[in-house]
Amino acid sequence: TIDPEALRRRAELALRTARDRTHALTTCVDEPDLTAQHSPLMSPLVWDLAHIGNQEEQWLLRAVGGRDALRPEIDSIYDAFEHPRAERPSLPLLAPAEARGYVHEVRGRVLDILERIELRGAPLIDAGFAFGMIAQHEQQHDETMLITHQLRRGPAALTAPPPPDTADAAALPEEVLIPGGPFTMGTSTEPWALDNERPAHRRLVPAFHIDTTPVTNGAYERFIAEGGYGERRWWTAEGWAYIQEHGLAAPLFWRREGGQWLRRRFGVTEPVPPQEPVVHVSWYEADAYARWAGRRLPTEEEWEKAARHDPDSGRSRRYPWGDADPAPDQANLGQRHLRPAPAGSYPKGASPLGVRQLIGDVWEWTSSDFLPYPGFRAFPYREYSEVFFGPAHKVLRGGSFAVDEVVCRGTFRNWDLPVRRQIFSGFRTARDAS
Ligand code: AVJ
Ligand code: FE
Repeated sequence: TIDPEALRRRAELALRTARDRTHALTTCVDEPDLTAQHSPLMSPLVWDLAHIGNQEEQWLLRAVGGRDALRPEIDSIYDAFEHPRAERPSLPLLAPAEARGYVHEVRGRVLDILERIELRGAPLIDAGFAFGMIAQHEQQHDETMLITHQLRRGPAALTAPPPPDTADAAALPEEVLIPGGPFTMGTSTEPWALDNERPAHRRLVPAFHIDTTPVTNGAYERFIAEGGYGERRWWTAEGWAYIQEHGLAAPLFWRREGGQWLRRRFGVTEPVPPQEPVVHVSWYEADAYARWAGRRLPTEEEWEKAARHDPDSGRSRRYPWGDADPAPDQANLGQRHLRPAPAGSYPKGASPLGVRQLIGDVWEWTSSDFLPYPGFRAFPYREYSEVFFGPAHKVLRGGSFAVDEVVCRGTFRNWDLPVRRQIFSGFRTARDAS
C-alpha cells in the first residue's frame, strides 16, 4: 500500500507532465496549422486538444468528482466513435483559444477534486486509477499529435537533441535464447494498468530465439535491395495485395535519391541512418521482412516473456531491468529525443538475458491478434479495448520514443490495423528454438 499523499502527488505529477507536453505540441505551430488537417489519417491538432479536455471532464469532473457537466453540448463533437478522423475538420470545433481555455478550466476543477478526494474504495478511484487513466489518455493523444507533426509538411516545428550513442551492437550476439517454460503474463497488481493488461495469468511458452535489438534501417535496406517488395513469396495474400494497390516499395517517409535512401523526419530530410531501428513500417512489411530473413515475428506472449521473465526467480518484472520506473539511461521514452536510438543502445535497460531496447525507441509489431486475456473484464468503458478485440488488429509492444513512461510498462498493449505505418512502428524477429 502506498501512502495517500504520495499517491496524490503522483497523480498530480502525471497530469501536469501530460499537460506540459500537450502545451508544447500545440503552441509550436500557428493557428492555421492547429485547425488544418495535415493528413486524412489524423485529426486536426485542435480536435485532439479539446478531446483531451472533454475526456477529462467526463471521467474526472463528472464520474469521479460528481460535478455538473461544464460543456455537455460538445461531448458529441469529441466522441471518437461518432466521428471518424477524416470528418473531424468539418465539425464545429472549438477554436484554438477556446479549446485552450476549456482544457485549462477543466484541469483547474480536477486538481481541486484531487486535493479533496480519498484515493481508495471504488475501483474507479482506488489508487488514483481514473487520474492515471486520464494522464495516460492525454499522453496517448500526445503521441497521436506527434504523428500529426511528422505528417505535416513544411519546416521543423519541433526539435530535440539526439539520443546518447551508447550502442555496442558489434559486440552483441544477434539473438538471445529464451528458455521454455511457464511465465506470468499480464498483471493484477499494477495500479494504473488498463483493462486489457489484466488479469495476470500463467502461460507456457516453448523456448525461442529473439533478436537482441530491433531490426535496423541497414538490415531493412538489404531486404529492399534484394527485391523483397517484388517477391510474392515473402508476403501474406493481404499484404501482397496491399503493397501492389498502393505501390509501396519502402517505409513511409523514405525516398530514393542519387543512389541513396533519404527520409523526412519532423520537417528535416536526412540520409537514412543505417544503425537506427527501422520505423514507419506496416505489419505486412514487418511480417514479409521476417519471412525473407528466414524468421518470423514474435508472438505477443514471447515478447512479454522476453521483456519480463526473470529466469532466476521465475517472477515477471515490471520492466526488462527490474521493477523500478524507467530512468533516462535505461530507455528512450517521453519524446526526449525525436528518433529511436541506434540498435544496441541502453545497455542499462537490457533484460536479464541480454535483450536490448524492448522498452522505448520503436513500437514492435507482434504476430498476435489483439484478444482479451482469460478473465478479462472491460473497465471502465468498453470502447477503450473491448470493441477492438478480434483478428482485424495486431498487437504492438514496448512503446516508442514518443511514449511517456506513464503509458509504458512491460504489460502495456497497443494495437492497430496491419496497414498502419504513420505510427512509430518497427519490429524485431524471432525463431523457434527446436
Ligand atoms: C490504444 C493507442 C490504440 O489512440 O486509438 C485514445 C488510445 N483510446 N483515446 C488510440 C486511445 C482512446 C488508442 N490506442
Ligand atoms: Fe481518446
